[in-house]
Formats: sequence, C-alpha cells, structure tokens
Amino acid sequence: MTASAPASAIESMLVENRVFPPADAIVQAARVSGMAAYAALCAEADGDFEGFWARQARSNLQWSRPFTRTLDASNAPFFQWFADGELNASANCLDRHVGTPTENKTAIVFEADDGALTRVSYRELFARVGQFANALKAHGVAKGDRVLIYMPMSIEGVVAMQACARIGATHSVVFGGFSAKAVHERIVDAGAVAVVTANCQMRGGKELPLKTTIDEALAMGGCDGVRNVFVYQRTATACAMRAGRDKSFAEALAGQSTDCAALAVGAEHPLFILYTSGSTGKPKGVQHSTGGYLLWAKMTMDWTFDLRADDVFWCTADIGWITGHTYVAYGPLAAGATQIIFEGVPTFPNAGRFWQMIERHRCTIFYTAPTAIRSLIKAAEADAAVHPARSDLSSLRILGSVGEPINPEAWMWYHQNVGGGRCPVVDTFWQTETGGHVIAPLPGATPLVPGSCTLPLPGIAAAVVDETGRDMPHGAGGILVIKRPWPSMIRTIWNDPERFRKSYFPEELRGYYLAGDGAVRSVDRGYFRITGRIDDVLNVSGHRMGTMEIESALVAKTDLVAEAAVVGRPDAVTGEAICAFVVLKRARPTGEEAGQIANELRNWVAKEIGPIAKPRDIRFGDNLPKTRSGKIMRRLLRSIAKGEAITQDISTLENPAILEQLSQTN
Ligand code: 6R9
Repeated sequence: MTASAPASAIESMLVENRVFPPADAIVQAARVSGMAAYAALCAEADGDFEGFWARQARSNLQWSRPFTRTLDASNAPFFQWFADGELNASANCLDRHVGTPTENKTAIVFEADDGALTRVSYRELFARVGQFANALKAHGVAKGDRVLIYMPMSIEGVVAMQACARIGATHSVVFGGFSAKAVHERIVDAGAVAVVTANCQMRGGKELPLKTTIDEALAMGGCDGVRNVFVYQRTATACAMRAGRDKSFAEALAGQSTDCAALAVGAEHPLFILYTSGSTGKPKGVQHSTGGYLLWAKMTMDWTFDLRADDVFWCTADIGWITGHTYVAYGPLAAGATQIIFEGVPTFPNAGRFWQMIERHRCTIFYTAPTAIRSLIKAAEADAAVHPARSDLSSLRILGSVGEPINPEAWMWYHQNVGGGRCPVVDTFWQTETGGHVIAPLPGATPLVPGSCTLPLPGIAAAVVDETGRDMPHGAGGILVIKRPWPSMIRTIWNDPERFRKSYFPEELRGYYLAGDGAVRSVDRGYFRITGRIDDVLNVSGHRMGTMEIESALVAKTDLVAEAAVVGRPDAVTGEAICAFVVLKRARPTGEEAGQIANELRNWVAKEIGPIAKPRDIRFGDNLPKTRSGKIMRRLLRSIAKGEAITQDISTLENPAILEQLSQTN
C-alpha cells in the first residue's frame, strides 16, 4: 500500500480552478437546494447519527414490521442496520406503486440492439415479477436459496432479480461476458440451486450464446445443487435443453398466477451476492442486505440525481455490475422512475447511438462511464455524423459519471457537448462494497470541479488518512476510508467472513472502512479526488480486474506458462490497460512466434475469466525482475509497461539485465 497520490494528480488538483456552480434555476427546483441545505443534512447526520438514518429509513421505505433498533455495532465490523424490522425489496419497488397514479407510468422502456422498443408499466412489471416469482416457488426455490442470473440486458433480467427478492431468494448476477469457468466458480461458491439465463444475447447485430456457457459451467462438476435452469428465449435460435433440468420461460411461467405476495424478510436478509475482484486470485462474493441497501438505492436516486416524477432516467451499466443493480434493478423502481434499459453497445449501428437514444426517449438523466465518454469523444472527432451535436439533447438535465476517475478533459467535453453547458455532471464515487454513491455532488447544491467527485453524501464519514488512520491535511494524498458504518455497506464476503474483516477493516485503521483507493482533498474546498486503487486491482473500462486473477489464469496454462506477472498501464480510453509479463516453459519467443503465442494466451484468458480480462500487451522474458528474496518487483514492470525510463532504485534487483530484455517490444 502506498499512502501517497501520484505527484501529477496532486499537481493537476492544485491547478484545477474551473468551478461550475449550479445555476440558480437548478438550485431553486432541487430536492437538496443549495449548499446550506447540504450542510444542514450533514450536520443532522453528524449530530444525531442513528436518528438521521432511522428517519430516512422510515420515510423512504415501507416496512412490514417497523424496526425498533437502528444500528447494532455490537459485533463490528459485522454491522447490522434496522435488524428487527421486516420488509420486502420487491414490494418496495413495485407494490408501493400499485394502486397509486404511478401504476400506469412506464417503469421500463427497453430498447433492443436492433432498435425495437418494449414498454412496461409499473402494474405490468408487478404482474410479470409476481408470475416469475410463482414459477421459482413452483420449482422449489425458497427463501435463502441462491439463484445465479446470467442474462442479457433485458426486462427479463430485472424481472428475475426482482422475483428472487420477492420470495426471499438471494440472487447472484454474473455479467454475460464472464466465461464458463468464472460462472462455475461462482455457482459453486454461492451454492446456487437454480440458474436463470437466456439462449443468447444480442450485441452489435450479433447473437452471442449464453446458455452454452451455463451448460459448460454445470458440466464442470460440483454443481449438483442446481436443480433448475430457466432459459429466456431471446431469439428463435434453439439451444440444447436438458430434460428435467432446463425449462424455457414460456414453460416455467405457463399457468402461473401473476399474484405473488411478497415475503417479508428481516432487514439484514441477504438480498444479493455480487462477485468482484480483490487482491487475490479468488473473486469476493460481496453480500448486501435488504433494508440498508434498498434505503440507500432510493435515497441516492433522490439526492444525487435529484429525481423528479417526470424524469426519464438512463443508466447504461449492465445488470452484471453493481451499478446495474443499484441504478437499474432497484433504485429507479424504488423511486418510481421511468427508466431506459438498452440491450446493445454504444457503437452499433454507429457511435452516435447513445445520443440518438437520448433524443428518441427524451432522456433527462444520463449516467455512464468515463470509458464510454472517451471512446465516443474519439469517434465524434473522427466522424462528425456521430457527434452529439447531431442529436437533440435538450431534454437532458443531469449527467452522471461512474466507475473510474473522469479526467477533466473528458468531463469538459461531456459537460459542453452532451450537457450543452447547462447540465450538472455528477461524478459519483462508489464501489460494489458501498452499495450506492458515497462521494458525489448534489446537482442543486455542489459547485462542480472537473475531475473531482467533490464531497461525501450526508451521513457518509469519508476521510483521507495515513496508514495508521490519522487524518491527512488537505492537499496531501492518503488512503480513502469511511469512518462510520452506513446502511448500504457490504455485510460480509460470502463464505469468508475473515477475509471481509481483513480486507476492509484492517487493525491499523482504527475500525475504519478501507475503500482500497487513494485520494487527496483540495486545499481550498476539501473536495475529494480519487487517485486510483492502492491494491492489486486494475480498473479497465470501469471494470474491476484483479492482477492476481489474471496471473492465475495465465499460469493455469501449464503446458506453456512458467510464470506470469500482470500490471496496469495508463490508457487514454480504457483508463488502464492490462499488461502481462510472461516466462514460458520453452525458449523466449520473438517476432511472429511471439505474436502467435500472445494471441493464444489472450484467448486462453478469455476462456478462463472472460474477454474483458484479455491482456492488451504480452511481453515475454527469460525471467521476471525479482528481489534476492524472490519477490517480483512490480513497480519496475509498471514502468516498463508504460514505456518510461527506469529511475527507481534497483539495488535489490537480482537480475538487472532482465529489464533491458523486457523493455524491448516482442
Ligand atoms: C461503482 C463501481 C469500484 C472502484 C473504486 C474506484 C473506481 C468508481 C469512481 C471511481 C474515481 C469515480 N471508481 N467510481 N474512481 N471516480 N467516480 O464502479 O464499483 O466495480 O466495485 O469499482 O472503481 O477505484 O474502488 P466497482
């Protein structure tokens, strides 16, 4: 762990003096109106922490049984919130709107890859979720069971998640880009009893199979617990169906009533497990609660996005990631919003797709990742026909960014070219583990500074500290922590409470939550700027990838690979790019042969983890730079990957000649 931010980041922080205060009209109409209102909420949370959260929980959620206790810290860091209260997450997303004027409102506008549209109202969604929930029950899925969901972006994917929540089953959604091996690992770790998948997903005009991946995963052994596989027929293309185990949606839903009473569960009941990358080779099953998680999903919709009844909200994240959980599957529904769900990719049929969709649906709140913005900037610069200026974006009122730091240049482009200079850009910092936004501006209050996620939301005790937990002065880089628990925080790592404690609450940090990122606060405003991960986690296109996971995948190719080390290097579009240094069991290849083997290894990693984990660069060496005690010197590899001269101290390096060899491109 390093406690210092890169000098360049601090420097640009100190010179960033563009400030964009919210326009008066926006402030006046906002839910949290002006900085005084923000400060008042912070003061309320500070002064009466439990009272603040209890009031929010009572006013934002419908409880089947009211809670009497707000926070139970007796078994810290295994905090419990609203523990004796009971509620149902799906009831809080659907039933609460049925019988109100919202029931006829469009809940989801689904735009398929080919542009076809499907709309469902809250009442229709309520019925579809009820029917799917009954089908799950009829197949023996019960409260506490785990259901693995491997679905395309679709109304059906959200229905599957909501149906699990409705009957108290815990879902674990796996992103459709993960391989059979990765799916298998998650099925086994979660102990899933059922899988919900589709024959395929449509992306960029192509059919990508999903069900075959599930078949492969289930054939790997250890999945005997999986009794049912529900298959959504996305297209007419047939897929193999195993009798007794596999059912099409049509078959499973036939004859099922659309009425399914939502099961009230304890507030701490695990709503879902979502696997994410950590510093070791094994992904972590981040476990979230029902009450605390949903509370923050709803509250941040209202606060960060200043949601209004007539908004058309669009979060482009896949339901396989946390952003797609909180800001597609739960938050917008809990808040009664109309949202857009998009099946395809931003570049099909052309790179103007997002802008055309904003125009088509009169989208008002648009939430996407810096990687997407940067790649669309590139595309717009190369081809004026896909520039946002070609679309009518006047419906937009708020823009959001998530997943990685947004560089000020991309922020400015987004603000000007997409937001027409009038829409606040909310740069939202959060993580799978935080459940929802933790550091983010409020659009009707916070003056914006490009490249900064600004200030913690009320109730979130974020701080920058040194390695012993002491506060760092503003302007000095350090470790990002959250000093007090909050309702939507991770509850544990599934099957591994010890890893949970060690990863997030290390002893030397005084019980603070360790985010795993570095941060620095500006001298003038105390604004946070995230300087990147301080552990062995990379952020590639906003997706978290563990370097150890990729290394394990590479060395699993035992006929070829002797040793591998993976580092990240900065990339203008994807944020970071994956670079692998590989020692083969045969002579170091060069030229064409090196290219061939590199491709073979890339495809291997795609099979082991998924295409998103494919290394961009692969360099072969006779060895890796190591200390005399045998430790790989990753900081040297990072310099080589960047193509920069090595200026670091190499006195402990055992084999200095290797640096020269690895620096040559091969
Ligand atoms: C929501 C999500 C979490 C990691 C996090 C950090 C990076 C996310 C960011 C950001 C700078 C932002 N990150 N949002 N860095 N500014 N606005 O992305 O969750 O996939 O778990 O990734 O992403 O490094 O630690 P997750």
